[in-house]
Amino acid sequence: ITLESALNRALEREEFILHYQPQFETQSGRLIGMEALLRWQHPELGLIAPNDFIPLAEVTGLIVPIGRWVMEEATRQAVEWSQLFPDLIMAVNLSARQFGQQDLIEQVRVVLEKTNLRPQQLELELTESMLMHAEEATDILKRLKDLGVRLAVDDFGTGYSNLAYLKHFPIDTLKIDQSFIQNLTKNGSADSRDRALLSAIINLAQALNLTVTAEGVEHELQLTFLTEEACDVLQGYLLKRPQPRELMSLWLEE
Ligand code: G
Ligand code: G
Ligand code: MN
Ligand code: NA
Repeated sequence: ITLESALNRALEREEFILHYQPQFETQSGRLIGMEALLRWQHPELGLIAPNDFIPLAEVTGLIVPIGRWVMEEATRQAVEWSQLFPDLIMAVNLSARQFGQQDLIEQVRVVLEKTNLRPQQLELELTESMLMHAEEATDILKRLKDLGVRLAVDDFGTGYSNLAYLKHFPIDTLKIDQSFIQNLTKNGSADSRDRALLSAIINLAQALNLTVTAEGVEHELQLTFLTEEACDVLQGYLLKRPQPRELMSLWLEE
């Protein structure tokens, strides 16, 4: 059995699950969002991380039906959790293949209509390389934005991109790549150049009126620095690890 047919079967047998990781407003400590993170619950191999199967799912095109399932599942979950947290934002990662899909806009429209989630509660995460390589990126982003959803650039700072796109694309959020946050504490003490870089990214985002999120916050020292620099939103193991729906629901109810 090939990995491809195993992935196909996983979809039929509903072996994909989502974990969710909270995002907090830095100033208030308030929970403001969740990122949906895909995992494959394999009957024999156990929990498989997305990096181990998404690349193949991309190549084979299976990421399209898988991605559609992710969006529906995460959106339904957002509606349920909205009873406790009415403005909760649900962030969903899109793959390059999904971004290039003709019916992406229709898919998003339908899922919002079916679930009744308010569009501003859905945030789609894209990477810089997707924006650079898709010929019709501007058009796709505008049409998504017209639906009222939020758009985020994930792994920001790793794409070697032309920054001019920040001016033209209707983006709401920059998610600073984890490596910038981790560099802060790599050698036990913060390198002044790493601090300067991070500070500059936060200032850039704020000058452009974008929400700026730091991912991969693992240490107090990172938290302190990001708070001093007035980074808007924090996400990382220090605050809360990704967890399956059931555990996250229990935590939310506390
Ligand atoms: O959750 P984890 O850190 O293992 O995620 C690893 C990578 O997989 C990250 O780059 C993340 O963006 C990606 N990823 C997680 N969930 C999804 C998903 O539903 N769709 C896509 N396309 N990528 C995802
Ligand atoms: O590429 P993307 O930003 O979507 O990837 C997010 C991934 O980062 C998720 O797979 C999640 O499991 C992982 N993650 C979340 N918080 C932390 C953290 O504090 N440290 C590390 N190393 N990974 C994290
Ligand atoms: Mn992400
Ligand atoms: Na990221």
